[in-house]
Amino acid sequence: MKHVILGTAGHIDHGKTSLVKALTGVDTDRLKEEKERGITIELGFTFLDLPSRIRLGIIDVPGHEKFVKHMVAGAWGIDLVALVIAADEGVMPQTREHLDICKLLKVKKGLIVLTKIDLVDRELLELVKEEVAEIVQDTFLKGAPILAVSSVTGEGIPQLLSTLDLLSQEIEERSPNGVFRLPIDRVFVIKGFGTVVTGTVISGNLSLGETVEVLPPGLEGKVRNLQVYNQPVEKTVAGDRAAINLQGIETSAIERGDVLIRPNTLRPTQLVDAYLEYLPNAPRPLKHRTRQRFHIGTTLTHASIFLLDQEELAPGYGGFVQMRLDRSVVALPQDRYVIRGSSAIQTIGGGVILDSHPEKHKRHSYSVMADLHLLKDGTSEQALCQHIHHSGIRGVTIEDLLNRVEMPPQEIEMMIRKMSEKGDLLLIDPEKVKVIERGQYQRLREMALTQMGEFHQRSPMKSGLAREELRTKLPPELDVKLFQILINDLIQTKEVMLEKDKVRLPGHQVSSVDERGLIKRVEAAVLKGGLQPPSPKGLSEEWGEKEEEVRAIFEHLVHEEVLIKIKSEIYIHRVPLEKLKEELVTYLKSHREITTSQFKETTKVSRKYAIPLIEYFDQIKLTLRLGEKRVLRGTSQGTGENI
Ligand SMILES: Nc1nc2c(ncn2[C@@H]2O[C@H](COP(=O)(O)OP(=O)(O)OP(=O)(O)O)[C@@H](O)[C@H]2O)c(=O)[nH]1
Ligand SMILES: [Mg+2]
Repeated sequence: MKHVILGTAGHIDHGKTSLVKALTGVDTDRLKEEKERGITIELGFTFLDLPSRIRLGIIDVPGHEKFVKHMVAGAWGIDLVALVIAADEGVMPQTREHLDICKLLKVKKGLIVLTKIDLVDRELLELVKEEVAEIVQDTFLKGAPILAVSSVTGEGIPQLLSTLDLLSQEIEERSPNGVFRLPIDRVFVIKGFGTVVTGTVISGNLSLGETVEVLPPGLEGKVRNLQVYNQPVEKTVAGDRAAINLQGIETSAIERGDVLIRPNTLRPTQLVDAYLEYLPNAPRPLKHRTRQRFHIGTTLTHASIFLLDQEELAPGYGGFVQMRLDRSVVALPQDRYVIRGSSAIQTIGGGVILDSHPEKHKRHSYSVMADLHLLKDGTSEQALCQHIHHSGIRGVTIEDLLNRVEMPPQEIEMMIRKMSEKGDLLLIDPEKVKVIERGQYQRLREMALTQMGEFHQRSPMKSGLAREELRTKLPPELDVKLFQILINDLIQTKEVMLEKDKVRLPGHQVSSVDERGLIKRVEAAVLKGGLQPPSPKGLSEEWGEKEEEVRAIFEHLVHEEVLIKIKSEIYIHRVPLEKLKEELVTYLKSHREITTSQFKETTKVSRKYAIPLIEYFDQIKLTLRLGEKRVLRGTSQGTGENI
């Protein structure tokens, strides 16, 4: 069965609730206060089955100027509006304000219902009709049916019903494929069941037993019971009025204005980009950085409005804005919003959300304006490409994208796969469906090669750099998986060589850098020095070479594991050091222990070298110092006991 949602609109006491009762037999004014004062305060809900088998959900809104905020919440997401005008009073302030709100919310279709015709004569009725035609002239209601009814006598009600039926048939059914979202309009508790929330399913679908999340508090619960129009159901889809019994969430933890979603889909936001239409009847120009009331879904909060391309907005004009919100909301591109004044409370504007997770923008920026123009007037596909492009080398996941464009997730995924196959995108994480634009990848590749070139230039004596070291030279937002892809790609294309866990450019070789053959000379000199080799300073003075150059070669040889630095300024060649190590082990195996002077005697080196050498063997855990003596570590001989 197709579902369509109708909302009422109109000035206080013009007969909205009575009309709903005349149509359905249900009095939607439930509260004691509503009965006592004879006005509607909260939203009222009921439904009607139309002759063409369409179920018409009805949201009855209050007309009182104090409760316009409830009206906005009720009207957000309706398909059809019935603008109710009492024939005996004609057009009144909230008639106009509700009409403005429906315009700003881009309600698709509607009709005008003149009520209380039992109280007026024909002449007056004609006059009111003329007045109505005038106010709807530049709106979506231009040319809409005008019905004259009396809820008291029932006159005109059958005609109203058939008109509603016709209009409902023209309403396009919502796709159940979007991402599930339900702005909560009521929260209450049912004894024995717990928390129940109600709302209109704006998009997507939800089934019994599923886990849901309430945003912005971020609470998770389970769908224990599901009702659509008072009937238990297994599944609810876009366009339904649903009541959901939530297991695991306290009633006190949620409120009207929160949004029910499936976990890990939508994310709340406090910063949005939007196009703002400033109403012609706004009292004064809108200045940059003013604070106003901001309505989206069933949420009401305050927003600081930053005019991005103008100093002020004159009534009747529009412009691009960035809004900082006092409270987190769930918003998606193409969502409509309304702003109302914060001191004189009246509807002054509204429009469309263009980006619900933008960066903080600079004002008067050409590129920001170009982007926003595209988001406003371009297709969803163009918006998708723009967001992928702006994600740069960070890349973007399907989850990021479904928060940035108005497209069902299935469609986003399909587009991404298509673009990857074409080679425009690179899939960096198949599991999360994370992609990066091909052009951005090229940029990253060049960045990596440039970094390596610079590294070789700075450290010509180093054969290459560890992969991790290269990663730290690239932007920190780089995905680990993307880095792997990049390295493998560069190795495969032979633009980078991998040797002993180090990467280098193919043209880089340490020997080619060392034109005067210093490396070989240093190695030979240190080898010749045996256990009492020359220091970098000593050699540079002796040869008349620059000290830092000689020192760099020493460090390079350490890096290459030719020399071992046992202490600052003492570098021993690997060959004599290995030999000494063997001799020491042999000695300790037969003598069990050795003193420093015995060590000095056997090695025949001066104290300056003997102490660092023996300490080096302690350090590499070959020997263990016991007072003045050393023993072999890790053997029973060491401690003199059997282990
Ligand atoms: N004579 C006559 N009285 C009507 C008609 N419709 C409504 N009324 C009366 O007008 C008064 C207001 O009607 P409601 O239906 O409560 O008006 P409303 O638009 O819902 O008011 P709010 O929700 O407070 O904005 C009530 O006393 C109704 O009985 C009608 O067609 N004819
Ligand atoms: Mg009412």
